[in-house]
Amino acid sequence: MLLDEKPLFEPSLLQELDWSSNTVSFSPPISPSQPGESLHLRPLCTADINKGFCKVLSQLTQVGDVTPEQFIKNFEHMKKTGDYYVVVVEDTSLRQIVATATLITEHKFIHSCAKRGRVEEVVVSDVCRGKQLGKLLVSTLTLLSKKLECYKITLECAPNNVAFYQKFGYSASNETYMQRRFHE
Ligand code: 16G
Repeated sequence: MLLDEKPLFEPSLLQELDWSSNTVSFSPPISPSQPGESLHLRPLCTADINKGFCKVLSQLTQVGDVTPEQFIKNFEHMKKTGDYYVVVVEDTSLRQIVATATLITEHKFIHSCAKRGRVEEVVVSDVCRGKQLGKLLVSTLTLLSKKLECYKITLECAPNNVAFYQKFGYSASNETYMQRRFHE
């Protein structure tokens, strides 16, 4: 099975963000290029399956048994479409993923064929809380969606996370989020 460090998307996209236009402040100051000591913020790669990527995701919801074959198949699909920006924070001293978040861009016909951004699967490992990584990831993906010319960016979150997302300029919509579940 070929697992490697090829990034899901162009890593320079993360370094070229206009960090000064952030709506949140960081203390101590961190940024996508300097996320903290022994930490590296970068696009997902297939080798991350062996660095605890799924274990971090499982702190958000059920992940199930993901085989390397399934992981690679999904990764290749995501890479091919070019609409998936899965970012991870690696603790380089432990060689472990400690946080992740995803931006997906959805192509529309409305708004002159605009794109809508969606923030998904924002998770910081419980061993790495207090390092502003959630804030760093959401700021990064919000700025990235703007750079990619999304006309809006949305997310679903638990009621107790509303105040957190408001810091980045998100507000509760007057539309109701609905779902029909086919399985848990
Ligand atoms: C949260 C996540 C969403 C994720 C869902 C999983 C954020 C901002 N939202 O709503 O991305 O897909 O949880 O829950 O991270 P589920 O397993 O019940 O669908």
